[in-house]
Amino acid sequence: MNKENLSKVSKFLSYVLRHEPESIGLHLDSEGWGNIDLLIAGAAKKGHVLDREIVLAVVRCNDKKRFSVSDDRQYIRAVQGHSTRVVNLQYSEKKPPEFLYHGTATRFLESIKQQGLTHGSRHHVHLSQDAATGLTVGQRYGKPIVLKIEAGQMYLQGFKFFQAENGVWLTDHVPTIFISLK
Ligand code: HQG
Repeated sequence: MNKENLSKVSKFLSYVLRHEPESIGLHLDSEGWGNIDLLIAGAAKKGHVLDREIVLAVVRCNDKKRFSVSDDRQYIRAVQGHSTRVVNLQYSEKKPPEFLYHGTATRFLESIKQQGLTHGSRHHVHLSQDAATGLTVGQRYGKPIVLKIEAGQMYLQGFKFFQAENGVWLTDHVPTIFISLK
């Protein structure tokens, strides 16, 4: 399967496993796991032709390691980015580095200055360890800009941080005082 097709399947899996499992009648447990065979059967009913090999190739080759497969290879989940209320993934808390980064689009800046970073429909605000990642994330929504977050200070003041399996940092809310332009 070529890169373009892998990316298409990755987008479809992100949609189902993070946001709308019910769109293909798939049950996810609270940790986000869905049965791979049932996912393939549900997808087929909606005209998405997948098989185990394709699904596992997407998991393996995914640039951001967005998905993981259970040890028995029966289940798949997205490791972060959820909005579905069905899932309540229990990440373990972790001390963050002094600074983390968040890429956004310039058109959101005014609102971010007022409210800080909010998680919107997702379960967390997403932060990255390096500024370069932030830039590509921001590009999805317009002219990108990278914000520098004083994660170390936040942690000292009792804010909780989590890290997903793929290295993405998560927190509930970043108040304006901890945000500066990179
Ligand atoms: C912005 C990608 C106005 C926020 C990435 C972002 C990530 C505000 C947008 C993951 C705001 C939400 C998540 C406020 C935040 N006012 N706008 N107060 N607070 N925003 O897609 O973080 O490739 O839900 O800056 O790498 O962009 O999909 O979140 O621009 O890890 O695997 O509201 O998605 O990963 O957008 O991206 P999103 P995000 P994947």
